[in-house]
Amino acid sequence: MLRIGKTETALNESIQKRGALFAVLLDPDTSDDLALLRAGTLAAENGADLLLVGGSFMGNFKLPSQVVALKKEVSLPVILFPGGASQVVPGFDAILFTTLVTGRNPNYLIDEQVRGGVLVRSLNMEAIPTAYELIGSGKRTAVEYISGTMPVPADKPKLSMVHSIAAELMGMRYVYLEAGSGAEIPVPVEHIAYTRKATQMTIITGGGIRDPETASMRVAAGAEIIVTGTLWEKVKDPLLLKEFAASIHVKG
Ligand code: 1GP
Repeated sequence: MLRIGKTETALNESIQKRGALFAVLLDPDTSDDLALLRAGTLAAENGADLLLVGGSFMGNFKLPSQVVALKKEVSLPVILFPGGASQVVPGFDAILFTTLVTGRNPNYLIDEQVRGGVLVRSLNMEAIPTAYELIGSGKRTAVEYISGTMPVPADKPKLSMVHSIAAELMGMRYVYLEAGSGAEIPVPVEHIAYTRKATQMTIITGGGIRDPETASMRVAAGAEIIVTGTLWEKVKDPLLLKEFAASIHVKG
């Protein structure tokens, strides 16, 4: 049995205290040495509760040192959210150890996990066992294309629920309901509500969330961690970050 580690405990305690958490996703695939530091610091100073780092591709060999630099500046958990085993590198507080449970592609059900798991253990990195569920969101997303899996249809929330039940029974503690980066339509609230009713897993959701109201509706449906990424690539607005945080922190 995988014990609950320090970072997961801290996240769970913050959720109890604030109702839900605001996560900002940072793209690791950058040639600008200071990009991660700048984006992470801006988010941390304006209400984010945790930073996720990940994407479909990563060709940045300097990421470990950039993460060390970021961790010196911010006190938030910095968590790896990898697109595959090759992205497992040192420096993070923990990894979302994901399984793409809505897919039927063995690469993302077991193969990447076997390759990545050895690295996680050898780095002595904390892992948060996480079910990853891809939900249909209008146009095709990079995750759908890269993983070669079909998303759950947006109008079939019971289908994501049955995957969540299976994931909980398999021992996963977090579930990430994903519309895909830059999605046209975020994960519909019904998907969140069904998983909330059927399981006790911590629900993360993201993909296509561009305004605080969309975020707070998902918190009301039962999500505990709201992820935004693409929005901040263009918008560097401290006020908007604060508005997001306020709409997500329902317990103040
Ligand atoms: C992608 O859910 C995240 O994994 C964030 O999506 O980039 O659309 O905010 P966006």
